[in-house]
Amino acid sequence: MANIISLGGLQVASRDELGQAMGGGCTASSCGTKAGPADMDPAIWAKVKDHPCYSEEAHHYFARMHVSVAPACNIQCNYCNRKYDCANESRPGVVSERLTPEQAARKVLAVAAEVPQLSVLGIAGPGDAAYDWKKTKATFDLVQTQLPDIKLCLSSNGLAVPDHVEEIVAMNIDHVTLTINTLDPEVGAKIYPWVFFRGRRHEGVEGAAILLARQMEALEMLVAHGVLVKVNSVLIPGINEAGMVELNRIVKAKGAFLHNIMPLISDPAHGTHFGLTGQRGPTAAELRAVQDQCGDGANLMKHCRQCRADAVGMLGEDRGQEFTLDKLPETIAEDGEEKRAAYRDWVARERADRRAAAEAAQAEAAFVAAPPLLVGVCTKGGGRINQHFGHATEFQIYEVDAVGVRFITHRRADNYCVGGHGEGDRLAEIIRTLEGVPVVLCARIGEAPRAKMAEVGIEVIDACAMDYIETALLDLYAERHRTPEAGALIA
Ligand code: CLF
Ligand code: SF4
Repeated sequence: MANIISLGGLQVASRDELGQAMGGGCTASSCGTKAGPADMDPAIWAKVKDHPCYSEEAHHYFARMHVSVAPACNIQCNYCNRKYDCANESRPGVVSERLTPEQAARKVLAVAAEVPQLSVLGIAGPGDAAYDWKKTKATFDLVQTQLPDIKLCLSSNGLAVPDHVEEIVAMNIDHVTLTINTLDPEVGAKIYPWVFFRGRRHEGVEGAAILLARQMEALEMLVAHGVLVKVNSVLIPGINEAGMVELNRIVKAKGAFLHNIMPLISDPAHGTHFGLTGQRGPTAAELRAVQDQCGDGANLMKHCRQCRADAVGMLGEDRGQEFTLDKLPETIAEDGEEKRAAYRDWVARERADRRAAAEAAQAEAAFVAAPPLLVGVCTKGGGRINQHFGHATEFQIYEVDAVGVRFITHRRADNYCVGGHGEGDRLAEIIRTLEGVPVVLCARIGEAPRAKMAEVGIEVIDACAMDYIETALLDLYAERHRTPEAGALIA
């Protein structure tokens, strides 16, 4: 009799079926290889391979969750309204359920039992997780005792971090995010009206200078202790974009693992200083231009989804409302650890298979001499093209050429398919979203929307349903540049 594994709503008869349930089957003979990317120290790869924010590849497989246990904050950011949660690591204007450490630990246990993809618990507020340290530490301690396989992730403005580095290291917190928006106190004064430090409030340039110095101290101390530091920077047009390339260079020189340049989200409805004074956020083109100028600096994170403060699930997915306190079960299933271990085994095999397939496709495409191609991909995870065009709420945008496949960004789009029927105005929104992207790969699309997309010059292809993303993109690129006669590649 088949051994049924139930994983977060998926009921499968074996671990191979688990692969199919996620959108494809692992059929590789190379399953089991756990080697990390060739350009990364294996010890670092071991820390990031399951972290959806620190590894772009991992975000196809693993989920994170946040708990809001730390309400106090020690600075004021002009893009934050204290009614909401810390905007340094969550979408502004979102309020989450405030939890005690005990309530938070119960919630994490419940989610971990239901969501086998869960690999990381982040604390990012609702104020500053390092300033409200007692509650942050109490929560992490409770979770670590009961769920030692879940990674702990801390996010802070950095001001209080130097006071807790030794505890952070002792608690095995391998991942810390510091939000650093500028190196220049004059610019900082335009972002931070005040800073509360050592029992006193410091305003303007004086306060910003204290904050910036502590942020650098925190970065250096954490790196010296082997903690992986991600730097978040909020890109604010007209205020800090001129210094962003230099900031990227400096944080790399100081050992930051990743730099996440996020667009300011500014809306008067959020009641923030920037929202109320008309400060705009950057356009997608402005953000990309700054990212492109950072070519030689710290590695850039481009798959950030600016999560909800109570985010649960894969990046881009929002399951927070399924796990509010009132919905948590009385008793928590005891086989969560087993399910997570089974899931990780499957991911390891799937990754090995995916890499081998991509390498073979790359060998074909390497001979093509043609401009890069931008392609939108519909995926619901697992690194495969496994989502119906009409169910896509976002498109992942990749660039492919003879050198390989690069993730560029994601673009959000409204779901045009409601009750099984496409709605014209939503399709129009998708067309706007996909501006400049000539090809989309999806698991399936109806003939009517396919024809409408073709009318505006966007080809939607569902012939590579369930294929790995990289393989499909490289095959597509190579196919487009074959000579019709001999099938040889045009080089
Ligand atoms: Fe949370 Fe942040 Fe840890 Fe990730 S989020 S505390 S590093 S587990 Fe990730 Fe969300 Fe972007 Fe943050 S997608 S907002 S970068
Ligand atoms: Fe708001 Fe976070 Fe800034 Fe504090 S650090 S003011 S909570 S955005």
